[in-house]
Amino acid sequence: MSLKRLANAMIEGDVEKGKEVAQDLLEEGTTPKEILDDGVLAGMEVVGERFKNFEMYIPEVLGSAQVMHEVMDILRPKLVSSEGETSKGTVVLGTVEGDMHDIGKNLVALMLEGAGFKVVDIGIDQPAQSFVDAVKKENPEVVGMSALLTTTAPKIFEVIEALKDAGLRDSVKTMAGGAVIDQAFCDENGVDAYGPSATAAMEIAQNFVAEVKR
Ligand code: B1M
Repeated sequence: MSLKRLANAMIEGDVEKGKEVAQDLLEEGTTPKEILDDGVLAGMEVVGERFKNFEMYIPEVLGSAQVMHEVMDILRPKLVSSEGETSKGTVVLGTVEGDMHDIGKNLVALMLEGAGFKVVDIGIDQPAQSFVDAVKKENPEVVGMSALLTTTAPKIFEVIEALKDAGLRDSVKTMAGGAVIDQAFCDENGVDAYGPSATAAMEIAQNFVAEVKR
């Protein structure tokens, strides 16, 4: 019932209602994962559909995004492992050049942090060189790229090529996800794994790190 209220707050772009319902749900014992999947993502799915059908426009969608950000701030401390625990590994994560979508990427970051990874989030609209610079600086096991537009998906290939040119390709595993990405795209563009969801992204990162340590 309340999960539906949260989904509605997302659709209405009502930040205060979204925060209040998320707090209530946590207090009632609903898990952060259920809140994400059945509240936040359920609401976002409706937003996506309405945006596609011209029933919602950019300012309204930004309102929904704001609710999502604020609810994620509430859930983050519940998902993130306790301080002082050894990091499970490092993931450099970003949305590729030309692409401003960050909701999915932030969700991936949240799940990874929840699983104990150090996440170096380089942000949205990031050129290939920024990924390379972050890999040089942070020495991660995994590089994650998010793309939601047909026009920006090819930028993932540019990141892979830039990592090769910098002599870093063999030192990291790569994964990609976002609305326009699929397994075939990853196979064709030399990406090690396709992440269909934030949970999948977390499992992929865990497997990658286990492989590296083996
Ligand atoms: Co945009 N937009 N948008 N938009 N937007 C889409 C992507 C679109 C599919 C909507 C549509 O028309 N049907 C369409 C793209 C069409 C295409 O290219 N094929 C589109 C368009 C066209 C545009 C603009 C061009 C619109 C315009 O200006 N005319 C413009 C482009 C701006 C730009 O980036 N340069 C634009 C702008 C915007 C807003 C700013 C209004 C807003 C973004 C706000 C923000 O991110 N802060 C927005 C939104 C919200 C959407 C939709 C409605 C929702 C995206 C979203 O956040 N979904 C979207 C429609 C849709 O996707 N159905 C749409 C929820 C999120 C949790 O899912 O991001 O898929 P998603 O992430 C999932 C998985 O994909 C995966 O895990 C996540 C959780 O499970 N995942 C990964 C994501 N990244 C991953 C990385 C991984 C692994 C898994 O490893 C690293």
